[in-house]
Amino acid sequence: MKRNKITMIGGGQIGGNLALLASQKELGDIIIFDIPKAEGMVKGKALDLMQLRPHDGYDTNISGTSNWDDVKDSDVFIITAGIPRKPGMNREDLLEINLGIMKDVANNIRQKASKAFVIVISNPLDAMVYAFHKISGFPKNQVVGMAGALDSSRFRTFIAMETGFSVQDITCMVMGGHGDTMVPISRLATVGGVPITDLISSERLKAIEDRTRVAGGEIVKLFGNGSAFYAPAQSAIEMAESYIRDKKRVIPCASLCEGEFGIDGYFIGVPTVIGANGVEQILEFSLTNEEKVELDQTLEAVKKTVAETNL
Ligand code: A3D
Repeated sequence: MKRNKITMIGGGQIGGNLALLASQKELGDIIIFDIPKAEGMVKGKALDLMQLRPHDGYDTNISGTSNWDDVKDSDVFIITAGIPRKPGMNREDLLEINLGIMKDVANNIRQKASKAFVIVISNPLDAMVYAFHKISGFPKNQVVGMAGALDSSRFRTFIAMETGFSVQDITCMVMGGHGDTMVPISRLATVGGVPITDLISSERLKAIEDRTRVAGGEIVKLFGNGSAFYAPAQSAIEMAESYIRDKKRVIPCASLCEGEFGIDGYFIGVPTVIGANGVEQILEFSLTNEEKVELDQTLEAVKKTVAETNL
């Protein structure tokens, strides 16, 4: 059976970890692509990762390049190209620079691999995935943004830290834009099927929701230079794996809504089924009035950033 070809566009902090995790899961052969100035860096990372394989005994090939011809006919792209936040910056502060990069990336991917499944991670996420979709002209099932998977795993982590119960048994979902207006749906969160609203006081739950909304910023402040990369990488790998192995996992992702939840024409975090056809379905469910108000607020924030792309 032919191996999948998986290309990481951007070989920085997240890109390197994406390559590590994808190779450990044997999802396919991996290319780490970056700009010519960083070609030595990605070739070096690829070689280092190749030399890690004998310990585990897997045979995926990993290579680094800055030549677009090398990524031709890739099955999956995961895009982290761009700059990350520094302390004091909003994700929106990255728009101008990262939009220019996304235009270049989208045009090249369209020319080299028009059938690929594309996962966008670059920030500001909801606007970057919108931009990729507009510029590439790819069908909506081939394009998705990674944010909800990470925001939900942050929410799960904080619930586990609060309760002391296994993170494995905690399920929950964060919807909306990837910013401070995101909407943790605490009403549906459970620990082993038991509603967390029965386990955690409403004051503590509110504090956990608030921490989740700014969890990325908390790490940016601690790092002093750059943003989170381990958990973002794992979150995107989960999405790529569901596509490659047709798992049909239900993951909160920035998917193009066309009427779902009353949203039309925007990529925003919603429960999404990912399988062999890419984004196969958005699972709609009834929201409470309060959740609807919060989703409207986050949609307004997404619309504002998308408007700034002028696309
Ligand atoms: P970093 O380590 O700086 O890596 C970015 C890489 O992109 C660098 O190696 C650059 O050389 C490369 N690059 C720049 N321009 C291009 C180009 N035109 N083509 C190919 N590669 C290019 O950053 P990082 O990996 O920490 O973060 C990458 C992006 O992900 C940033 O925009 C972050 O804000 C974003 N991010 C998103 C999330 C989400 O949950 C959505 C989480 C964390 C980070």
